[in-house]
Amino acid sequence: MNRVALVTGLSGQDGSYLAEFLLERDYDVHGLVPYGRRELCDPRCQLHYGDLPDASRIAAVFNDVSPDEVYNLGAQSHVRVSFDLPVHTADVTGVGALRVLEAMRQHRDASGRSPRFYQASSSEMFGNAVSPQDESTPFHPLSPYACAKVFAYWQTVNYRDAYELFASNGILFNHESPRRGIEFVTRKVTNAVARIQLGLQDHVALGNLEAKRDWGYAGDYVRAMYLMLQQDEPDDYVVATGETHAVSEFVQLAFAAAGIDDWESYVRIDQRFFRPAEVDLLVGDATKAKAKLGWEPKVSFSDIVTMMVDYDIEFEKSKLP
Ligand code: F7E
Repeated sequence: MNRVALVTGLSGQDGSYLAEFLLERDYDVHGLVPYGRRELCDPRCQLHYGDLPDASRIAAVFNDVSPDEVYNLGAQSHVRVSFDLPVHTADVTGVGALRVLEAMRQHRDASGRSPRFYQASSSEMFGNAVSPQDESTPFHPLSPYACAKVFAYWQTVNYRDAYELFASNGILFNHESPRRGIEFVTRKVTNAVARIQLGLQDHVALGNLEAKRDWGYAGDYVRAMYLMLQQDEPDDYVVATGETHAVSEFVQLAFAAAGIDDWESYVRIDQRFFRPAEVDLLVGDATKAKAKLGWEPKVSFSDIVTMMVDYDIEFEKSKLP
C-alpha cells in the first residue's frame, strides 16, 4: 500500500515542491486547500477544500484521508502583512497549527497509530539574535507572524512531550524559487527585472535594502522536511545554507542576470515596504540537519537568482500579445 501524506498549504510554493517530491516516492498526496489559487497544485494530488481556521473540517479530512504523514505548511506567511492582520495571522499561522495537532492527537489508524507531523517553523522566530542561529538560539520574535510561529513551534514540542506524538519542527530559513509569491522580495525583484528588461516598466519600488537573509532553494528544503519524518525519533532542525546576503546584493545580481549593470537607477525606496520592526541579519547553522538527516543544500545563491530571472523573462514574454 502507498504511504499517504496530507499537506496543508499544498497550493503554495513549498506545498507544490513537496507534493512532487512525495509523488516521485509513490505517496498518495492529499492537500487541505482553501478556495482559490490552484495553478501550483499537481493534478496527481487529491484536493480537499478546507482551511486552518476550521477545526471540524480538518478533523473530517483526517478521517477521510487517514494520513501516515502530515505536513503543516499552511499559513498567513507574509511578515509585513502580519502587522496589518495580527489577529488573522495568529489564528491561521499559530492556532491553525494547534488545530491540526488536535486532529492528530484524536486520529488513530487501524493499528492505533497517530500520523507523523511536520511543522513549518521559521527563522523569523529568532528575530535579531546572535549569528549564526541554530537549534539552541533563543527566540525573540519581532512580528505578529513570528509570534504566531513561536506559538506553533512550542505547541508542536508540547504535543511531542505530552502525548508522545511524532512531531518535528523544521526551522527553515528563507527559501525561494520561480514559484515564490510575487509579494516576497526575491520574486518581486526578479519579476520587475524581467519587466524592465522587456520595456514593460521603468522601476521597482522596494523597502529596506540593508537587511540580510540566508536564502536557499525551496526544492532543496522540502527534502529536509521529508527526511525529518523518516527518522527514528522526532526532533527539531535548522535548515539553512549558512550564507547570508543583503537584499541589495540580490537586487544587483538579478539585474546583472538580465544584462543590466546600473541597477540603482531602476530602484526607488518606498516607506510602504518597511516594517515597524525589522530582522536585520539571519544566517543559519544547519550542522545538525547535515549530521543527522544527511541533508545538504544543492543550489547556490547565484543559481537561484539566475533561475528566477530566467523564468520571469520567459513568463513575462509568454504574456505578450
Ligand atoms: O523579505 C526586505 C524585507 O518578505 C525579505 C517568509 O517566507 O522568510 C520570509 O520572510 C527582506 C526583509 O521575506 C521589500 O524588509 C525590502 O528584510 O521576502 P521577504 P521575510 O520577511 O524574510 C521567512 C523564513 C518566513 O518564514 C516568511 O514566511 O526583504 N524587503 N524591500 C522587502 N520585502 C518585501 N516583501 N517587499 C519589498 O518591497
